[in-house]
Amino acid sequence: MVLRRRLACASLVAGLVLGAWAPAATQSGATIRGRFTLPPPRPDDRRPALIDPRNAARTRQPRVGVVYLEVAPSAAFEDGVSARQVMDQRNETFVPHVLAVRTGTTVDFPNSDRVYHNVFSLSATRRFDLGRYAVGRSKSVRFDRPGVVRVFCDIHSHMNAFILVFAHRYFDVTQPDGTFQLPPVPPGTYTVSAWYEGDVLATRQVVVRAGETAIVDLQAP
Ligand SMILES: [Cu+2]
Repeated sequence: MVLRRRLACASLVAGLVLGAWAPAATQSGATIRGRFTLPPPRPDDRRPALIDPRNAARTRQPRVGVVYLEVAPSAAFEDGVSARQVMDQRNETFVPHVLAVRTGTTVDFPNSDRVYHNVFSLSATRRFDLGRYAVGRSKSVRFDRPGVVRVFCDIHSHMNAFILVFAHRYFDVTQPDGTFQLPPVPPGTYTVSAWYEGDVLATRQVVVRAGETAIVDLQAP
């Protein structure tokens, strides 16, 4: 399991970084969409509302995955963006539980709760510690390197979340039913991967032609 996690992580980071090596984009876009069928909930599922009945009042989060291209079309490759996203803190829960962003994105962490929180990460992709801050306050972190960031609260051990940072824009957080749609791509062959709770669970090669839509079914083992 540990090895699989490492491989998955390496694969994800490679997928996030290798944007510059695919064929150049053309004008005629093609669409990649489909469904990522998630695995059944694990006994060690770390989303708090599911593992501890005392957490029933906490914000229940849908189970979602992230689907992305391992290698992005080069013409669309961009170094980063000036974007802002929000990871809220409500009912001792990070909302959303999974956030996917481009490099260069600043994420705000408002405290919309009734208690203090202390958001931090020990991830190599982006290490930070925002310290304790009160209700109604907000702090922010900018993410400049692609990779996976695990987010925790130093006060509430059940609080955790993921931020996936991509060097390209070809990713989508799935809907709760697993459906996804990637931004339009030039015709070509792409490797599509599906991530869930720290692991890459499915990868498929997809051929998509100009003006067409490729429907991709990704199935967790
Ligand atoms: Cu907290």
